[in-house]
Amino acid sequence: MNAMPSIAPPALAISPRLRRTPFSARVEAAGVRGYTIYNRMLLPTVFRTTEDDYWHLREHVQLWDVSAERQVEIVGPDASRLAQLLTPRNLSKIAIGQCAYAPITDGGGGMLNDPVLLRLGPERFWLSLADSDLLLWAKGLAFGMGLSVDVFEADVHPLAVQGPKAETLMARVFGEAVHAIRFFRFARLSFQGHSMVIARSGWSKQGGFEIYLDRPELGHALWDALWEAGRDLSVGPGCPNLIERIEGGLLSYGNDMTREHTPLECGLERFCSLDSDIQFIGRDALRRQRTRGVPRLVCGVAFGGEPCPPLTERWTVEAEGKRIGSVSSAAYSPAIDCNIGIAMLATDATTPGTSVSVVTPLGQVEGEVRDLPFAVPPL
Ligand code: THG
Repeated sequence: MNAMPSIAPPALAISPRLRRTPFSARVEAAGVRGYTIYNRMLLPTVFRTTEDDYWHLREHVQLWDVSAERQVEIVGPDASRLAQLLTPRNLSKIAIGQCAYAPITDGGGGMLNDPVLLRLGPERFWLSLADSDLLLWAKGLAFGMGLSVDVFEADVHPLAVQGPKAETLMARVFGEAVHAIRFFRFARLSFQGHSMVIARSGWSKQGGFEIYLDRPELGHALWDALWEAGRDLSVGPGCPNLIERIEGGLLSYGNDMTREHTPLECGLERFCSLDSDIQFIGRDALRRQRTRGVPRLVCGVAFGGEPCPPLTERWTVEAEGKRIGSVSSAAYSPAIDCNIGIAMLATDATTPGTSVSVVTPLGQVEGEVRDLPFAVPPL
């Protein structure tokens, strides 16, 4: 067992190489206490404490600077051909104005990213990225295949408005038209005379919207307008919340899944069209794996002991004294009142209720497999 560090954790040095966002000044004025780096850009991780942020998200409404979810734009005559090559998701079913959660796979079926795709036009897409250099993969394919398409990082910065009061707040700033936006659809609504893409989406299960700001100079005005309009709704700053997203079973690329894992192992088969004749990279490998069966599968784990410390390396999971996988994200859930985690385990150990033990820095603790998302008591 490792000794607990008794000194403050190292600070993350910020320099121009790590990009700021159109909202960074407001995020800092609102008291951001931690950042991570995501696509070489600042992404807030905590404002008060992860637990305080969690309860506030479940009860009120928060503004999240998720500019680090960079947009790779694909536009031109071959745009839909390239977009379809990138993902097992059947894009012929995705309408203009629709978002789609789209796993991106390499030739072996390994996950390269898991963006939200937005279809902006018949031959125009945004891939709203998780943390990996998908731009380079897409540009390489376009060049190597001689496709007639432009691929670039658009100057677009998503601001998420999340929480049960998000719809009320959004309607005050963007008008009643926000009510008509369905889940994973988007519309163009006007702010100070400028039209912006607004989707009903976001990396929480509390409901909400994402504003794709394509005029960075309006960042402060947009933040301030939402802030002022939300005073009586207890609007606050926020960010993707570790506790809430583990409860909700939202996987984090780089943490819970990497190039080593296929979408089938990640529980994302419902976003893969393996039986249609669409052409995409990784199709044969995924079909083979589906026939053979996945050797491991993502699942939830609930485990006891003291509230667990932050996870900085994956924690080994054992059953009957043998290593069967690892936990890749973990937090104490105050609502469920135990530690919860997302794990990748040997498939035959992933039946809910299976007893496991988790090797944490505080020692080995007993737990059990749970379904994702976790069952969370209502407020
Ligand atoms: N919003 C935007 N870009 C993003 C994220 C986001 N890029 C990075 C990351 N998040 C991508 N990952 C996810 C994972 C899950 C979901 C969204 C983005 C999600 N899933 C829903 C669910 O699992 O219940 C529904 C998916 C569906 O039905 O299609 O919302 O958050 N802009």
